[in-house]
Amino acid sequence: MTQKLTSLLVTALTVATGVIGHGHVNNIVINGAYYQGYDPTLFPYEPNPPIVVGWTASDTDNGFVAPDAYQSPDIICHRNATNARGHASVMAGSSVLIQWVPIPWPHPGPVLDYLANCNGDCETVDKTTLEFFKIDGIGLISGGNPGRWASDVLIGNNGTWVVQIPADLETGNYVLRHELIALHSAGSVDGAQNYPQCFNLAVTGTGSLQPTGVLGTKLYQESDPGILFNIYTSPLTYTIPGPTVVSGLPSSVTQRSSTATATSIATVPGSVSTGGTSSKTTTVPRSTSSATTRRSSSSAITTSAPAGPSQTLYGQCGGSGYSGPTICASPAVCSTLNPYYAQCLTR
Ligand SMILES: *[C@@H]1O[C@H](CO)[C@@H](O)[C@H](O)[C@H]1NC(C)=O
Ligand SMILES: *[C@@H]1O[C@H](CO)[C@@H](O)[C@H](O)[C@H]1NC(C)=O
Ligand SMILES: [Cu+2]
Repeated sequence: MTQKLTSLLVTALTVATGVIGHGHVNNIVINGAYYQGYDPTLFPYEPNPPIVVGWTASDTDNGFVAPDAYQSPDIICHRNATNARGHASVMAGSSVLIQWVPIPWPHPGPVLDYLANCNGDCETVDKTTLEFFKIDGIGLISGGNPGRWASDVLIGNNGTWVVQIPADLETGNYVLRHELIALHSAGSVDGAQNYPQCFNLAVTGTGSLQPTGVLGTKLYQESDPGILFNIYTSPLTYTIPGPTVVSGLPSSVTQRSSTATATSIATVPGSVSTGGTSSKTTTVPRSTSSATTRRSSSSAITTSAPAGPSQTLYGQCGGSGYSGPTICASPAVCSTLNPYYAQCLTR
């Protein structure tokens, strides 16, 4: 009886948790141009959904991929994913701003980004052949139980994560695999939640970097230390799951809120030839009108900080986006722990 009640309660809680939270990438911004992502909660129900740069997936519940599916193709670009039908162009070295909904993002955990060369059009590539190399991965920033995570930086920037395309990357078509891993339940086996999101990018540059990668189904194992991990203890030491970041790339990228100044439409490959180029910007159906100017909607990062000229012991005194006091009250001194966080500590 008690057992039954407990399991009923657990079921009810699980269902409730399944409804609360979760999400997807709403849009990306490149050079001020706003590109709509794939909306898994709307597009499956539209007779003629827009052509977008985000891959199609069947997470109509805004849900996740669990560790027991790490060796299935669902981990590559989310559940039942199929190729985005268009792409965005980006110069090597520039940034892609990725904006999640809901705002605020509800879960703590790392943020990871990978690229894979399509060796042809990403609109038709077989996802099970894509070999992903990691271009960034940020996990625990400070503290514990649960601590401050990369996802908190994203939350502080209005749901935005900034990815930098490697400056030396060889020209080509790439799938950007951006991923949040939610760790709030990761202390139990298969409790982590992966939210992989894929985008097609045509990267132009003069570089020659061709990193080797791994298949999506080889990125993680359910028992990886950064996957089966209890965040509700302190102190914490976190190992970011997956392969290491390609050597030579910056260890972190300055994060900021998404700002768009124009709306762009996904480019469809090979539609009409225009004097030697193989692709052309094509007008494709959008839910509203095309190419409208969108007002830039956000400003600099705001981080709340205590007032006053000097920071107290253990308070924050620096880091990307931080605007509070940078001097520590004596005898503490400001110690930089990582690019996002500096803290007043005594030696
Ligand atoms: C994937 O699609 C199949 C049918 O095409 C469906 O039965 C299944 O539920 C889908 N899987 C997920 C995880 O949504
Ligand atoms: C946050 O992003 C949303 C959605 O793009 C936007 O409507 C809102 O104005 C932004 N808020 C801030 C403070 O930038
Ligand atoms: Cu959730």
